[in-house]
Amino acid sequence: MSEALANLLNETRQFPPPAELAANANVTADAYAEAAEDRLAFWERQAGRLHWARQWDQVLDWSNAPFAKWFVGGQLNVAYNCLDRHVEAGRGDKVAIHWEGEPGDTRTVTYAELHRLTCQAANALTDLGVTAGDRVAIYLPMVPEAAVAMLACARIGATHSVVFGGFSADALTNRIQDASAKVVITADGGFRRGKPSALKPTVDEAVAKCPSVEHVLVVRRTGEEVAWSGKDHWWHETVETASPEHTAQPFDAEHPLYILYTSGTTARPKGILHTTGGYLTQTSYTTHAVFDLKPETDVYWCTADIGWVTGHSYIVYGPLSNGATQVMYEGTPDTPHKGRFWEIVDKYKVTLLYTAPTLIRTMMKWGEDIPAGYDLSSLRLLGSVGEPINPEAWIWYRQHVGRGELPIVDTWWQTETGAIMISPLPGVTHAKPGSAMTALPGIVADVVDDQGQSVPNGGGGYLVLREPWPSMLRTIWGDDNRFIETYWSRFGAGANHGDDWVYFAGDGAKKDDDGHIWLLGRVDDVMLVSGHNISTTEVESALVSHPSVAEAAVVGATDPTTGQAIVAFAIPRGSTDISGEAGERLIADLRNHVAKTLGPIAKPRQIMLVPELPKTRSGKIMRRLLRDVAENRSLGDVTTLQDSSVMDLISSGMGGGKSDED
Ligand code: 6R9
Repeated sequence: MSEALANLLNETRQFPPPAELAANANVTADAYAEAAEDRLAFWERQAGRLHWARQWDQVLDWSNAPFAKWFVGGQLNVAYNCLDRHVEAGRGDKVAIHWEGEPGDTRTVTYAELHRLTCQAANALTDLGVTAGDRVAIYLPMVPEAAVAMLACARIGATHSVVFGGFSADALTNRIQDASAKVVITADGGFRRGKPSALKPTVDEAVAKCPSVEHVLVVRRTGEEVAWSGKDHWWHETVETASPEHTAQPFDAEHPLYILYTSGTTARPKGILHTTGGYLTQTSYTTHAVFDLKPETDVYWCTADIGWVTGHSYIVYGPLSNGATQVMYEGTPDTPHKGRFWEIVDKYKVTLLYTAPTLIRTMMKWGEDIPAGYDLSSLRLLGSVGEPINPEAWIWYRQHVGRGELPIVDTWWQTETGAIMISPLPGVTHAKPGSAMTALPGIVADVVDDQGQSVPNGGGGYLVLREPWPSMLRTIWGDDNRFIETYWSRFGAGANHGDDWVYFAGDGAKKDDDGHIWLLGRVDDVMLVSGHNISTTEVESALVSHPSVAEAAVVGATDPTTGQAIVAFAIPRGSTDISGEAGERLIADLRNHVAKTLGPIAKPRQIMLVPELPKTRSGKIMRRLLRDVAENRSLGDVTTLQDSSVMDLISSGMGGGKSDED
């Protein structure tokens, strides 16, 4: 039987936690042992970090697998846990959000203020006829009102569906229709790349096709002229004039909290459904454990958009349930200059920074002089999410952002998992650059072969989760069969292999010789070269380990000899000379470099040097588009320079405006 996925990259560097962090860490190595001894008791203790109006009767009901119920019979209010209990404990004056608008305007929102706004929004939504179980679509820029809108829904038991502000009217329409949303919360627009970017016209176009929508609440952000209809209400005239008195009612632990759409590989987006008790337990615990968050002293900043699951779990629910002080930034990292992120870290004395590999690699491209121009000494921990982080990007992050000494937590999880699943613990783990290391306490992950058998150390295959976890998706909205088919039918009970249900995440992974987990990209992207399954991630990491490359994407293109051949797109680092012969020499050098690092089987047939790569707004490379480019015969074997035909193809797919891709 052939290997499920080759293990080519051998990375041996390893970094222990800083002594001081280890000595004061929120979570120590004992957590692994405690969870291994009694997993459900472990999660029960983590649930105890929250305020419950009614204690649960049972931790987990898995009798109707794969439909889970966590904390059965328990009742809580998510917004109460994120706001009221901090205010009641005398922490109302603590800053919840340091908000920084792209044009440089700022707002400081305390817990008391966030609580008041949320109560007002809860009252306003109730006045508009929203009741528990109704769906509310949220289409907003990165403004504090986005968090308020989500928390107000949670407070009254309405289910929010946040649609990323970069999505098109069609994408918004489909999502509103799929969930039959009754209200849409939006804004006139937001600021992006130095200018107002309108949202309201997109909503108008969508709402015209969505009879379920009765009301539209509009936050005024840019002040630009907007069209107005009978369904529209200004936020400042509705929410900000509503009563600030609102008593949060408890809801069942399995009451729906939100739907978030993820497109995955198939065209029709899947509405991932999350509920309250288990979700808040795990997002809250992981914020505490993985970021070592100390609410009294830390300033936390997650650079994600609120329309991505990372914004849900690690801007809103995780940090606020822990009473964190955080930064929220409206705009792009290069507006008005390429040092904007580091300026913000310096300005607010950020201690914990959580960002995406795409951002790190962009910073590598721009050069280390930029972060070097700012005082980043407040930082004490760095995080990464969204894609595999290449070892060289990891090292760059640690070196040029983390003063060569900060721990990095590479956190693997998905919209579907709701919260972090595989990650180092910053006070415990001796992290390896590029590895997400081990499943968190209470999580059971494995790498299996085609038959669902656990692979030995050193082997590659499919990443699976063997036990249910509190923040797991409960179903796909309105489509239980698709839920079973998509996630539970490849291995285990759902595939008629034994009694245990096994969740397959869609990612390839390997275990190294120490049993640590390395994510290798989506299995749909795996390349089959002369009978070997080669992961995109390993070839990309090999390219990025060359001193002239900041970022790379590889795809498999049909090849008459090898079945598929590796075609690579590489972004050179800032000062690299790629003109004429220098470019050709670099390409030859890169092909040899990959062959030397991973073996001749992984040598790319073709490498194109490009200034940019097509990405989703959460930073994931759109390989599907690059495959089209790679297979486009009219390109011939052009491999040099920033060939304009390549870039034309790439940019025609990138589009300038709103897209349907997530
Ligand atoms: C949180 C989030 C999920 C997919 C996931 C995987 C990739 C996320 C990763 C990672 C390697 C990491 N992914 N984190 N791959 N290392 N640390 O990104 O959710 O947008 O649903 O994407 O992202 O492929 O399956 P989502």
